[in-house]
Amino acid sequence: MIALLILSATANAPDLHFLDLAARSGLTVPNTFGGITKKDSILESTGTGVAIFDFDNDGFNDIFIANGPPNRSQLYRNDGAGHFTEVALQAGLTRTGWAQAACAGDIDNDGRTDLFVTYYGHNSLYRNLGNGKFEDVTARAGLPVDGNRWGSGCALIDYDRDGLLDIFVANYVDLPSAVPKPGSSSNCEWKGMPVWCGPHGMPQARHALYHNNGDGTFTDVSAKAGILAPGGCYGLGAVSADFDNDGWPDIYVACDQTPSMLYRNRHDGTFEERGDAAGVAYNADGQLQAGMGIAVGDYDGNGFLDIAKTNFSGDRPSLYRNEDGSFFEDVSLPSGLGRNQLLGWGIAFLDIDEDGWPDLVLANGHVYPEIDRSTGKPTARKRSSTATSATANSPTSPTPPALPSLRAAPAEASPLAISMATAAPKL
Ligand SMILES: [Ca+2]
Ligand SMILES: [Ca+2]
Ligand SMILES: [Ca+2]
Ligand SMILES: [Ca+2]
Repeated sequence: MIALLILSATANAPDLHFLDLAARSGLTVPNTFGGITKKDSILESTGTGVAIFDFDNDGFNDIFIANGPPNRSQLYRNDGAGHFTEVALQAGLTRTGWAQAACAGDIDNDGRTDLFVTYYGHNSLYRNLGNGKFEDVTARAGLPVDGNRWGSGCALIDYDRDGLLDIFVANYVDLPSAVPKPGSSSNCEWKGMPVWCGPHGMPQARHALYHNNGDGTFTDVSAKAGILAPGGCYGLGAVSADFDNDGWPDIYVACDQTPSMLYRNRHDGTFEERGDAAGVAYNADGQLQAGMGIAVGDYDGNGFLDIAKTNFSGDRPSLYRNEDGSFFEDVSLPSGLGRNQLLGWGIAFLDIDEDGWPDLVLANGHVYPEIDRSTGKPTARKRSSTATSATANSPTSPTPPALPSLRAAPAEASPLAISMATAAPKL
């Protein structure tokens, strides 16, 4: 069901070939998340974020994959010779449950990369002990260890620039204790078939920001920092990047069928939500989209980081060109992203042909297994108000992007954190 689509930044697609080495490399644990042919709850519809980082400091990046029932999350250790071994249990990553996103970063500045995993219920912070093991320090850190919040995306961000990584969490829906049955209302049908209910009809979740106190504990500063001020959304992917080049990291949240959010860092420990004002809350026609994953990169070389976002089937992926740090233009159509309107999850800027221009890689799939029994063309979800006609929605100024003056910087050597359907920005 998952397809890989590769879009070239140039008019003439280069001759590229990829070999699937997953099985040969030892990446063999199935990635099922809930039901395979049928899903009864929206809880089964997300999940399986990935973090690629060097957990044992041997110089080779390892792979963490968040997972849920019937599986558990996996940690694949890279032996440096092309083979991975699954070591999650030995490494102390034993928690089961509905794991969603993963963010890797050195929370305590001890030189060892720690791991934060979002879950339905409560999230987990794992401190890297340096002996091949992690310790779950969620409770000791003062982070919630109960409740039923649905952590979806995450971003490690030093928002106050005190040298300590803080934690931002995007939340999806406040899931009712009794989830309605598939087909029980119009929110639980798709193409005439009963499917899991939501997110429409369920309360939108609000996001969270935890300040790193530097003594191993964190403080929930969501209200004080202005994260709660704009209210909630159906948040999925989250990414931190400096979109206005003022040296302070901002936060973008892809929201599902609700306006996506851009939190601008105000340098005083607070944020201002200006997704609508900046032009990254809706598509070019002012319509809501089902935002899922986010990629950040300066695709046109103008010195400002741009945003790409995956959306639902029957809609196009988004490409927001950062004009001046304060306003973005939706150039999805003139950039050619309207050609394939599949349901996208993960997305990343990646210079696959090494010509200096960041290309886009999108991982597509679906949320309803029932699509495998559907004969029709996938369409946008009910009430999602997504664009369906490329010709009717052409932006008025399809200006080609400016040529870059320099080759793209080489890929950064620091740990790469890919939260749920979210690629780390190339800064
Ligand atoms: Ca390693
Ligand atoms: Ca550490
Ligand atoms: Ca900080
Ligand atoms: Ca740019």
